[in-house]
Amino acid sequence: MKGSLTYKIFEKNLLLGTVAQGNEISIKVNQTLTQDSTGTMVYLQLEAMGIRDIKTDLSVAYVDHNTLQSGFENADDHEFIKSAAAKYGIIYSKPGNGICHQLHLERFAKPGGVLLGSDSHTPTCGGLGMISIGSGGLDVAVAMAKGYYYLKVPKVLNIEIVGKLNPWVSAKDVILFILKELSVKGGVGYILEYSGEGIKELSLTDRATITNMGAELGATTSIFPSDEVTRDFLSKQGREEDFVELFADEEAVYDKKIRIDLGDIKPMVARPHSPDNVTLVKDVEKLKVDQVAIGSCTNSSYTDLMKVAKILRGKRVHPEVSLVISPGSSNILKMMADNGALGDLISSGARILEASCGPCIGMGQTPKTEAVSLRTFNRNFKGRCGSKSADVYLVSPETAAVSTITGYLTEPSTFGEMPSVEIPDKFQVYKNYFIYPPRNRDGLEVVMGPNIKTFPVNDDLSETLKGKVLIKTGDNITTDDIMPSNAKLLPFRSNIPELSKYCFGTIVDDFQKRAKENGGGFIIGGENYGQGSSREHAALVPLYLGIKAVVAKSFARIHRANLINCGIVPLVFKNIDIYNSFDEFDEIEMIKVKESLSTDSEICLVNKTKGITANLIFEGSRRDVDILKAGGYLNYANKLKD
Ligand code: MIC
Ligand code: SF4
Repeated sequence: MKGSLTYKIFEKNLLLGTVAQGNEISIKVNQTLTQDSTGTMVYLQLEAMGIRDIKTDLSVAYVDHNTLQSGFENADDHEFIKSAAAKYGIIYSKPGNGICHQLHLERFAKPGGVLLGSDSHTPTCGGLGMISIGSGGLDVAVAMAKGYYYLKVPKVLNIEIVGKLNPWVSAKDVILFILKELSVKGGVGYILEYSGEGIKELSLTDRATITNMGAELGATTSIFPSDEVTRDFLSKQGREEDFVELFADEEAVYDKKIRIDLGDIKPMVARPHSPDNVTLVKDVEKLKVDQVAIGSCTNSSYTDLMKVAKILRGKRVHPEVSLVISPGSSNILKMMADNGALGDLISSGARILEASCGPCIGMGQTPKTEAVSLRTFNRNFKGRCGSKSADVYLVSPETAAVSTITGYLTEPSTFGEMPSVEIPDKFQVYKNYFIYPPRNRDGLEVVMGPNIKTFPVNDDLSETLKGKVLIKTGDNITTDDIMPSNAKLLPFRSNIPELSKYCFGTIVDDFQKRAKENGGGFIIGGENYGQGSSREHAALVPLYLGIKAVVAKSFARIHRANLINCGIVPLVFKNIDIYNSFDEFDEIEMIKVKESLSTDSEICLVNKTKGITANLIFEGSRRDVDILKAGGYLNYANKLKD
């Protein structure tokens, strides 16, 4: 809203439209980031656009997800991304350098700019005053090729922070507290803008923890002002010249406001299997713990890991506990190696992993059958850790470290005095894991291994869509349900036919068969369908399997955009109660689809099996309709002049 920090940054980067809630605008994208599990698709799509140079100021291709390399597939994907980065003028970050969001925060994010990333936790850089939005890979490919991103201006929710944190309470507890208040749907349609005296209490990486998990609230993004804390962080990272001061106007107006007193927050825990299933640590105390995993883009900063090292110094990891630590960046690991903290962790009995996503995306460290795993991560969806029988609890680094010693979930304040962490005046900055594109890029070609297959592209939208309901899901279905990810499946992110065997694998084990036998069909979903990751594979695989439309009670933002980008029509029930009348394998038909979309009319769905009709609404812009009619964003974008 007027005078908000969000509106100011949108206005500064505006290319088309008027910044007002609900309007579609086009903004200049200054920076993009990709990671490897979504990146292979991005660079295949960029190839299909036939460009020579990217239009952003800076784009970075990180390799942080698929680093296990248990077969040739991951390494081939890395090589492909590296070659595409060189060809198009993109910085390449080698595996081992760290997690994209932590690295981008340290090295590249700039207050006041716009970052688009093919990962749902891109809002991490909002902690530094940059509008940072997670999107499907095709949107990032188009941003690199054309320099812009279209979005409907979200509502802005102001979260005023007051008060001071209690000892042993940290940023993770703050965001878990907010998740408890607002739920995984609470941020849908909003940008969360933080302000208030209390933000001075929060370090830059604390802020990044909070904006990171705005993704779990379903928010478009989250942002903090750029203030002295920001300047200090940038200066310690050796890039004070990137600092600009940015605040909302005193008289800024917001769509909604809430106020949080940091003093009201106690150590929190999210119980299985949702990040908003939050309660106080003391309510679940004494739960026996089998595994503790510390790291991920939420809690792997220097400060977080130093806190853990200080707590573990001279102590022993409980014999029944396996402690794994994955640092956020190679620089953090190097600094901890130099100052002795790494030695403290190792002598306590910790398993040190490379700087990458690791266990957060199920890339190894799957816990034992029916294990309790405490993680400092952001998602605890069923099966995401690699085992459907494990119970994953999300906690702060402090709670995780103290529980590692006791062997059960422990309120950290029982440990005694909270250790303080001194931040060095200058962070060490090593750049050897970055490969900068060569000056002369003439004649460079991409390198494609045998696992890299072409991706499906839709045909023009048909006027009539008919077929069977292949699956009917409940509420809050995640992209991890639609297209599961783990160490076995991640190597196939550039092989849609192979992935299609596992579609909806956490719910049914025969979805591919259902789709093949019926020549494709429809999906019926509940509320917040497609929450979680930005992976467009959750749309590309259904496209490959012949899904024509998804009808749900409501959609998560990125997944809805990914469906449109793939030419699959996302529609919501006008009357959500009629959802109850649908069953799997009902025969349905939609007529005059294009005509209704073009005239903003409701679409009539006939359920032939039940002899009923349902009115459906398309909640998109004129441009979205044109993309659907063209059979997806790639077809549409290729027809456009710059
Ligand atoms: C995740 O945390 O779920 C991921 C893996 O980082 C995804 C991206 C992906 O599915 O590759 C995300 O959050 O967007
Ligand atoms: Fe990686 Fe986990 Fe962060 Fe996703 S949430 S980017 S898998 S660390």
